[in-house]
Amino acid sequence: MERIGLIGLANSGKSSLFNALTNGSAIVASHPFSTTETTTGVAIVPDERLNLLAKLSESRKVVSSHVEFTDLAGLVAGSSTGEGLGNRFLAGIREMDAMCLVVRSFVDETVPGDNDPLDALGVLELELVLADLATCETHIERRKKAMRVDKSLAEEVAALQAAAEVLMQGTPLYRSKLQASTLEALKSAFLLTNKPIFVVINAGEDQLENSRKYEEEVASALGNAGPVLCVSVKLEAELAQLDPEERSEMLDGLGLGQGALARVAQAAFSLLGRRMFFTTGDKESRAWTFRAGAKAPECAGVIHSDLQRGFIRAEVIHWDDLVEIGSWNAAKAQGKIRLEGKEYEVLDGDVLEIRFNVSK
Ligand SMILES: Nc1nc2c(ncn2[C@@H]2O[C@H](COP(=O)(O)OP(=O)(O)OP(=O)(O)O)[C@@H](O)[C@H]2O)c(=O)[nH]1
Ligand SMILES: [Mg+2]
Repeated sequence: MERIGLIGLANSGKSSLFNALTNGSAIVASHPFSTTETTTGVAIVPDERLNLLAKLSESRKVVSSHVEFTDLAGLVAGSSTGEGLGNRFLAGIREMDAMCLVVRSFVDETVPGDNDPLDALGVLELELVLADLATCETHIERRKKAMRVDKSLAEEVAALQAAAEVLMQGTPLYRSKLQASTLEALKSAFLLTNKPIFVVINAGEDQLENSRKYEEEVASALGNAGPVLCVSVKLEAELAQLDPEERSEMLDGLGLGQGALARVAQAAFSLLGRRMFFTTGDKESRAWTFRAGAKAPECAGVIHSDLQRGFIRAEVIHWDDLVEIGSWNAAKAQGKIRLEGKEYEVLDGDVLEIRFNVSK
């Protein structure tokens, strides 16, 4: 199971965000380091395309995709050398597949901690970089010794040395100019900054009108290495408690669209390299998760292993064409449903119907 780790300074609102996303019950408290154990939960990934397909098919059930988040212990300056909860946070982050940095801008005197998102980003990046530098140095030592008998390690050592140089400048690997092949050769070192990243700025409700400005400042400090989303975690957490109808009314009233939690879940989903295809009918409309580049039989297998085993063909139409035409039957009559074979690479947003035969 791939997971996104919530990483941030103490009291930045990680556990609050986690609870709002996953309907979870991680400990939230105004004292620093209230989180000491990691908690993992599942967030649904709302998708407007799925809603439109469900409406078109008058589906009785709608099933969304999911993404897993893990709430981690907070960091402080010096965590990489053992301050605060020290190594505990490092071990936790190492197990994650991607990182969501949570930086605080909300102002609340009752909650200790700074509220400058750029400062927080600086501290977080420095701690991650220092931890990676220490890992690189250890690996370089070990690999150099091993290289005496195994020359094939030369490439890895070179990659580690290139990474160490970048880290020495204080630059996280996710915004280095290192080549993809070098980053790939670093995989076995499990470096923290060699993971995909995005940032959530936890803003006060009164700061939301300046969202764009906050996002641009942080994105530029991040070297545009990933998406940046400004969210009022407190407001979103309150909205998440409402029933769906009331919630969307409130969101509309506040001009927040689907809500920021949806955008956070969507960013996390796509950061993990996940894509969605859809199936739709009167019984249900459903979003299925696949990896970018997967072919039709593999995607059929996501629905059921029989569909992969007995795969014959996929009937395919992109979701927007289907919505524009208005029904599957009309699309078929117009010759807009394509028949695709085993080599077809499914696209994000494709609507599929699998033809299969398991008796063969
Ligand atoms: N005013 C305000 N308070 C918030 C917001 N988000 C979180 N808080 C409060 O900030 C405190 C810390 O929130 P947590 O979610 O526990 O923060 P955390 O990052 O998990 O903290 P640690 O686990 O200690 O690192 C709690 O008292 C929350 O109620 C917000 O958007 N606005
Ligand atoms: Mg916490």
